[in-house]
Amino acid sequence: MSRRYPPVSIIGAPTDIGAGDRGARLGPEALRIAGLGEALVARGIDVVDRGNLDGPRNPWLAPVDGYRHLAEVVEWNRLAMEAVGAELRAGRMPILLGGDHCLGLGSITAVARHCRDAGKQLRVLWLDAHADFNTHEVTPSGNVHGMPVACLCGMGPRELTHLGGDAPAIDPAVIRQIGIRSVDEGEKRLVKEYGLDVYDMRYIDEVGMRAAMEEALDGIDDNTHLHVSFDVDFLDPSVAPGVGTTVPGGPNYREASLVMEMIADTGRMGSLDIMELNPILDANNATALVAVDLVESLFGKSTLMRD
Ligand code: HAR
Ligand code: MN
Ligand code: MN
Ligand code: MN
Repeated sequence: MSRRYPPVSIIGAPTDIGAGDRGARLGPEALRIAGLGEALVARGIDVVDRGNLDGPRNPWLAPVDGYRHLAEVVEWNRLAMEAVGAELRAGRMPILLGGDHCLGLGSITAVARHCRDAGKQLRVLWLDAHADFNTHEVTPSGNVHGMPVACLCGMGPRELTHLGGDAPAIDPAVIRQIGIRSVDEGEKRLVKEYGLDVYDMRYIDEVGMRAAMEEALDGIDDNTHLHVSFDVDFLDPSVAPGVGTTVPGGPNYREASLVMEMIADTGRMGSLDIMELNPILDANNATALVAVDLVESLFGKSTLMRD
């Protein structure tokens, strides 16, 4: 093995509190059954599974003031922030298993605080079909998994924007969004206004995944903490049907592998979210197995010629 990785802590966040379908609450167990921990151990990595966070149940209600389940979303994100923060303080790499993508807010809020304390440069790679940049005014659904990036950038209810203390948790300039192909009308305006760096599928088709990723990773140095927020719906539905919000036209298996391999080559990944896997919509845990395979690539699995 060519590179050593820091010790890893797996944290399960079994909730679909921010989603429009139920089932992502089963994601952590499906990823464990697909062999996530064992795959990392087989790569020589020190892995501890911290088990699951224990947050409020999903009451499955209609939106209130443009948010579904805001109080429960806040509580789950507080738990995620604390768990991720504790691992970072202990010098370990947290892998947060969703759960729906609203949890990226808690996870990245903790990572941003860690970077401030440690004097590190933060870079967030948001691998997703969606920009997740809605607000309660423009959301078509009220589902908070469509809002975490906006909240991180300071747009949203105070309980979420100020989860870690001060808002915004991050500067939009640290984000690179990759694989985007579904952005709502009002959301598009906000993405432009905030100047998010979006590598959408049109751009990836035009220049190729390698060039897109070289741009997205440009400027990373020895002092960079790279956070990868992997929404499994980033992948084309032919590869990953087991998610609530499939969008056709995503990266295929090889393109996704290349993304992960190029991230691994930086050697700078310090934290990871694996989000939106919905085993209820999957077949034979196939999507979980693909996700585990791609995580192995994130940790340096590559072709024979490059290992
Ligand atoms: N943009 C839509 C909404 O806000 C769908 C969001 C879906 N989000 C996720 N995570 N699955 O990216 O309702
Ligand atoms: Mn998402
Ligand atoms: Mn998505
Ligand atoms: Mn790495």
